[in-house]
Amino acid sequence: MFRRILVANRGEIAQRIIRACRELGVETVAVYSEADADALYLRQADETICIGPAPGAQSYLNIPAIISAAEVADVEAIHPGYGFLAENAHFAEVCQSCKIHFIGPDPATIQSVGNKANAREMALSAEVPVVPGSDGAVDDEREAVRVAGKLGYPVMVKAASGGGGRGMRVARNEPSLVSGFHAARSEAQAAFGDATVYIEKFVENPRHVEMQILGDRAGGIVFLGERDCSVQRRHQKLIEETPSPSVTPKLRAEMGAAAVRMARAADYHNAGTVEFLLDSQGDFYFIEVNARIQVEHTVTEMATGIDLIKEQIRLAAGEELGYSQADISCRGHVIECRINAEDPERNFQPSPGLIETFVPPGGPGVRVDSHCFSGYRIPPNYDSMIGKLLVHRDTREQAVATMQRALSEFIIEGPKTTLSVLQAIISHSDFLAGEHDTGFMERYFSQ
Ligand code: MV4
Repeated sequence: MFRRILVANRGEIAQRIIRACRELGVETVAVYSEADADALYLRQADETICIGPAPGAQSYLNIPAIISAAEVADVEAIHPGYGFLAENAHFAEVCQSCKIHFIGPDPATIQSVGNKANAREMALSAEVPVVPGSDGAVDDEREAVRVAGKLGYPVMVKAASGGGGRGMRVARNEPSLVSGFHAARSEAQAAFGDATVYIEKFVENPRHVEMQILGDRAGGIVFLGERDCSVQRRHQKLIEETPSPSVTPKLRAEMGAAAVRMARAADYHNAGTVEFLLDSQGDFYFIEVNARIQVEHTVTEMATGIDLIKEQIRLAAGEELGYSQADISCRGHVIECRINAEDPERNFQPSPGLIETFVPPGGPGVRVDSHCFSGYRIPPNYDSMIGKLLVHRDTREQAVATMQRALSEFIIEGPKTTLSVLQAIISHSDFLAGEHDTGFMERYFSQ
């Protein structure tokens, strides 16, 4: 096991990683930007190093500054958390060349699944169902029209280097395909420095169901159940849960086996997520692999009792899983709400600033992962997540009741928050019936 690691992140995930390390007896070095000098995670780490000014590009994305900090602090490994450098294959490679373990998959794996057109081809060869689409990249307008004609409209043009919904266009006919093709390419070029796009048949109002996997270097791969992340707004997840209300035991076994085949094809070591779309007929299609720990990993932790951050660290240190699929069980029902400092009355615009009062809920079945406290000032430079509220109960109905109670207990004074929207969502009849899909927010909450 590592003696000492550097946490290359901030906020709740930095705190989460430091907590795991403390229990493992691993020393931690926290890095911070000038905007985070008063952050809570700095008090929980063994050592702290300032890596630059507030903007992410000059601090949490600053590879030379982070590597220098790691060398000075003499760490054996770096945990990137999520966001920032978590899926940067170049960073993982720099770590390797500096003899520092990157706590995540190998650079080659990050690279190969990071290209979505390539990941699609890998899925095909691993007999993982994909949405009908182009064979790899589509290089020109004529080719796009030909492919779409063959698939039938509607289709979706997607950036190969995309993610988070950028560089995507839906086309319902040929003229909109032609303009969407060029729009997606220029957006992708601007956002990712790569104009490569591919085309898929458009799945109307799918559910978003993702499978958590863990892989070791000895060929052991397990899946830890699914998370339903269908409650999203502009590609930002608001609520995640397990089990998915629309996944039967048979479907779970099929999707889990497909996720494991995909992980094996990608030579995946460490924690990862295989994302699927689930259509109204119960057919599922691979869309992408997330080569990182995700915000919502906590949902799976509560249902399985497995500490995913500890597993990531163990696996990166070369340990084997030590258990197999039959040893994993998911108990009860878990729901997570992401609470953001955003103003629902003003189109969810960020609402940073001083938190005057912060009183999180507690009691049976409740977990809060947050870096916030009364008197904390949310800097305007980063994402607006205040924290995650999770509940774990025997049934979905009980989990909803506990979530309603916990949301109503939560006191956050100062910034505007999404607490009221979350309360409205979990009390909506479609959500209560488990009938919501990825179109839910737009249908009911776009005023
Ligand atoms: C799709 C799709 C429909 N058909 N692909 C959005 C982000 C990226 N991860 C993939 N996304 C989608 N891909 C096909 N062929 C619909 C979406 C999509 C979506 C997916 C998951 C959760 C929320 C979504 C919201 C809008 C669109």
